Amino acid sequence: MKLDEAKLVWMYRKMVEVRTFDEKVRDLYMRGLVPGTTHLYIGQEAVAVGVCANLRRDDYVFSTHRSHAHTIAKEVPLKEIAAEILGKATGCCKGKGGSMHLSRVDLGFVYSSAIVGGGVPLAVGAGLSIRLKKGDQVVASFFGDGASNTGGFHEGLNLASLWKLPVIFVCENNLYAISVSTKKSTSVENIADRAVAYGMPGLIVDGNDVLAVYEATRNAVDRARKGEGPTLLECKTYRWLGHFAGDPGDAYRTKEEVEAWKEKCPIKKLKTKLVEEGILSEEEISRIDEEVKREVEEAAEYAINSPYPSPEELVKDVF
Ligand SMILES: Cc1ncc(C[n+]2csc(CCOP(=O)(O)OP(=O)(O)O)c2C)c(N)n1
Repeated sequence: MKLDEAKLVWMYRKMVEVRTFDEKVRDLYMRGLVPGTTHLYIGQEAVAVGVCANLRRDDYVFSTHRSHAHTIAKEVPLKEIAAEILGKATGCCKGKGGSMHLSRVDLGFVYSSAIVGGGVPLAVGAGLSIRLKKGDQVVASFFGDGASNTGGFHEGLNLASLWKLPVIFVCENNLYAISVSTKKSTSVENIADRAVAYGMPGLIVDGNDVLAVYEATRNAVDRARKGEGPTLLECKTYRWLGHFAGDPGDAYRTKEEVEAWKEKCPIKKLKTKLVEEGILSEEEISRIDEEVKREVEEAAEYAINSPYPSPEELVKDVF
């Protein structure tokens, strides 16, 4: 596959943004600055970035409780995401949503929610709205392996296939739903196998290889835009940290397992390729890393220094 260099550099930068941002969120959480809980994406960066690299601004994304990365990859400004996570009035939902309820509809980032699997039927609804309005946008619906065992997932895939809706179902299989291994919860070896039951293509993708995710998504997006219907992509990946920011994540996984996955770091993989192919030098890589660090720091400071919403805001925008 030949990809233009600007796209490759965009993918590298976005993956670094996702990781650096979530490292900062962890720091803010540990300092008691994040109200409620928050779920980090570290280790899974290639999925959000590889999928969203194929999307236009007017395409839709539906996310989950592990949502920061999808928002970043859909180009929502870091300052607005950070402020929302801290519950501040300058956040993308005026501080009323928090980490698990991010939204910026004008950028195509529609939904994230704590309801596991809840985004799938809504993504299908968005696909239906595109069809009824005769648009050519597509919808990316992200969810975890745990979510693929909920009823809404099965109903959603069935209808999307029946009506040939432009939805790309992206299962981020990080092997656990909180502490429950897919081996103990899931009747099939591969979640992609479930696509057969709904008459759509089901692909297993190396979720730590951003180029593999990019290519698989590109084909799914092409199909969807041409009116050929949905695709199920199962991206096999791993979250390095616990289920939520304060969870050490060591009660149900071995150190060896975590270390083995860290060896497959998606950022390192792309970095090696970019340097080997002479697309970026080590110095240019370091410059990007430093710029991102600065932007993330600025976003965090902006969020910390922003005001909380006023009490009068409490019942506005509530339906
Ligand atoms: C409908 C529903 N059931 C249960 C929960 C509790 N819960 C929160 S996260 C989670 C696990 C989700 O696992 P998965 O879908 O694999 O996503 P991951 O956390 O691995 O990204 C569960 C069961 C919930 N939030 N919503």
